[in-house]
Amino acid sequence: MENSETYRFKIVIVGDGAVGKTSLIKKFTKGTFEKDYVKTIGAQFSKYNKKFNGDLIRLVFWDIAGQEDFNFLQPLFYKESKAAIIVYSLEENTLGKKSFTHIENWYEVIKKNCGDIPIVLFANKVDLIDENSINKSKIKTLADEYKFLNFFFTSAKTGQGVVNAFNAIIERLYLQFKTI
Ligand code: G3D
Ligand code: MG
Repeated sequence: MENSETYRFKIVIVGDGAVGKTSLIKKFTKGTFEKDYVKTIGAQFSKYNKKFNGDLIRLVFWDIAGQEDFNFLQPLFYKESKAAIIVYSLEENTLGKKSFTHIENWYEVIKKNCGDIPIVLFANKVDLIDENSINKSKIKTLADEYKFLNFFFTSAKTGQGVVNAFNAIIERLYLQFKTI
């Protein structure tokens, strides 16, 4: 197309180990991403192209593979990120509880390294719980407090909410950077 433009967005996906970060990327890209692993910083990045309004969006998702213990390499991981996704797990166990508590920590790290980039929150593994038992106001309060763009209930297993959640942040970036 004649007037088509290309946009490049780096998006970091953070959250405690085992909350489903890698599975979510796989689900969204239907496994068609090109994966590369940066051993030194314990991160992988997945490249994925998406057409939108005739324009091409080249996405790179950076995903922490190891645990959070990589403080001195943080700047490299976060460098030039245009948006961030914080993932936690809704499951009713220690991982679920801790990963919710740690949202604040992840927020602080993003803020420190990236400043005011848009952040969305994914409450993942929604397939594992009864949706009526979710305390939505607790999540909304937190999302308001940190000025998250939005929050979504997702399941990398069933696919519920996944495309919507990713598209929300991608469309936000597209509108922000689209040349007028
Ligand atoms: P991480 O990248 O955040 O560390 P992974 O997490 O994507 O590796 O997922 C950790 C485990 O949780 C995996 O299980 C994965 O299949 C499971 N998982 C991820 N998302 C969901 C989800 O939405 N629902 C359910 N039920 N499980 C999910 P295994 O057993 O492979 O380690
Ligand atoms: Mg992973």
